[in-house]
Amino acid sequence: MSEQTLSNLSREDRRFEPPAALAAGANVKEEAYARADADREAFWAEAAERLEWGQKWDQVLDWSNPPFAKWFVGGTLNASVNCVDRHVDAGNGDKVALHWVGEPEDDTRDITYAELKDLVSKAANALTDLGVQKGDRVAIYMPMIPEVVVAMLACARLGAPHTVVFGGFSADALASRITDCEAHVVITSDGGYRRGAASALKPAVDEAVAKTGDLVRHVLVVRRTGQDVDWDDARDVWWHDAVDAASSEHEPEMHDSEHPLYVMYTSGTTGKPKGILHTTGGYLTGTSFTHWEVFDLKPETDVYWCTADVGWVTGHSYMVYGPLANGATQVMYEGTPEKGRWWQIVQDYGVTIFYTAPTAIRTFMKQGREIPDSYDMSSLRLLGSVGEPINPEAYVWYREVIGGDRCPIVDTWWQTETGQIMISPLPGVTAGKPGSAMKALPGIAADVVDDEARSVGNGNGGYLVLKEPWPAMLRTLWGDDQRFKDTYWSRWEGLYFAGDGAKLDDDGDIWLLGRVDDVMNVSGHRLSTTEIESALVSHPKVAEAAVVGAADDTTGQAVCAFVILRDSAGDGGEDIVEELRKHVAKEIGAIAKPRQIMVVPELPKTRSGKIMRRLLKDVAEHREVGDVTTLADSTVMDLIKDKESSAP
Ligand code: 6R9
Repeated sequence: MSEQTLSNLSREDRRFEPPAALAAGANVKEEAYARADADREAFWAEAAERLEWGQKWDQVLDWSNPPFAKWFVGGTLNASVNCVDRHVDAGNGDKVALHWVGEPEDDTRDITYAELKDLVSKAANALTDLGVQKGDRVAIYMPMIPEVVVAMLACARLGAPHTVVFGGFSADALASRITDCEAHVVITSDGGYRRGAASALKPAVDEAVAKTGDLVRHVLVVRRTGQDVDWDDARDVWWHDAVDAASSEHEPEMHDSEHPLYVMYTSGTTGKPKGILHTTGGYLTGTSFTHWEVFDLKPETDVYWCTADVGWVTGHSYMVYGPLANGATQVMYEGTPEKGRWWQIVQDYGVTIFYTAPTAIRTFMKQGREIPDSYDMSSLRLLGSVGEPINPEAYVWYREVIGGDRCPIVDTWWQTETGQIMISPLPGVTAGKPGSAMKALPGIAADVVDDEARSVGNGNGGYLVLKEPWPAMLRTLWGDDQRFKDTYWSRWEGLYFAGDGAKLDDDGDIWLLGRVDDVMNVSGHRLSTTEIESALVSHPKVAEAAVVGAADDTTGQAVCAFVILRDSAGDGGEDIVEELRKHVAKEIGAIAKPRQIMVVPELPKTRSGKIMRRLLKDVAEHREVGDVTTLADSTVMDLIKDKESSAP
């Protein structure tokens, strides 16, 4: 672990006690830790009781074949019934589920639980008419519009696992995901609004579908922007034709607790994305319980807003499944963070709980506090952070400027793989330390260990591991049990290795220090170096490429690439850097665009041919270059540094 990071993290030593009123009325109190320690399974069984089950389980946890867990074995339930029908049946049909705010001003829609139930039922009937059956996979590639939530819940209702692909990803990325999970139906829209303009989505779907042979039978298209689209009569179906015409009566089937709910692709250390599989009973228990616990949700009075895009796991667990299973009223916003728009929404809807990422906070910090200061945000009572370590400076700014110095901050550590929040303060219990995610939640067993899997003890750094199974844990990688074992469970016997470095401070509180593998975290989005390197190398002028994540004030990490051009490319021409940045955006998506590309004559490699990215990271972060003794040719770094100092 870098010592520099550690000392930066601990410079701020203020502690923030929970507000007295919140502590007194908190959903989860201190005693929960001991209760969960005494009987972990009983603790999670009680959390599962908060859901509506068709049939109760016979066994809480089956861990007889690790690392393949089964939770609530023998139980049956339907995720969409839990997220929708249940609240209508309880007399809350008129309650607003979604305050949807479109990007164009005044384009808003409030959807009650009763309306959501009708929409989900109609969509489930429409999907059935398109041939979707229990167990079939459905790909979803959509902007942040209510129909994406409806589509996900309709799939869940049918027991057809969805795979939501972030709308910012390229046609290639979409095609590889459709292929990997063999989806026969894709749900999309003509386009969406981004930064004030309509931007098309359907052409990327057409391109992706063309690449997947005859796999995709139907594309269901929501009309959002009204822009022109190419149309294939045999394949394409308008949402407003199919869904509007369908019946709003749909008899849901109760699915097995371990029935697959969704597959979410995330970057791994090799080029091929991993399809993280989540199932139904444990996932819904883990997400709904932690949403209620960590955000201290009071469903009758709170207005909750998670700013994550639905294409990431945070959108799945803490915008769709967790909050809706809890019957929350929430805001859903189509756009990206623009100057005052978010704070206007907080003011207009009286948002009480706000959950966002450090990268957004740092962007707002750069723009100055005058902007948020001009809105009334006194409705806020709790703030959350997710996606990457929140640096103390951003934490304190978030607390003071957005939270009016009265709202506790929950810094929540978790992953696509964990499904649910794992490490976080409890807002009514924990005195928060800026920059620390604090403790494993009740019922979760985390530790920081050294290379030999020994607990490092207070005051030391090492690797973050999880020691006991938890309800929303991934069950496997789609179609690849071996890779599941190799990736997460092979480093140490019986321990889940998260890929993050962490430190225990003198009080035993946990500080996350970023990824220890080659996965980058850019604005809270995970990107693998290998994936971007392959994209660069696929350009005809590029011979070799190495990519590192370099510290960045705004995005946490930024993509820095080092490329060697092919001889035939000469010097590549003066626009080569821009050409390559665009190429990466086209291959993977704009989020992967390198901040910096350096054309270099050589790359530092070990004798066995492995690129030593840590040395490149030193260059990208303008540090003294570290130990070069294992390089095949130690003069290479001098060549690269010369390039760096002559760069404009
Ligand atoms: C939910 C999500 C997971 C990786 C994870 C870690 C980083 C997430 C964090 C955090 C420090 C936090 N991460 N939350 N690091 N503090 N509160 O982000 O899932 O996209 O799979 O990323 O993000 O490195 O391993 P995912």
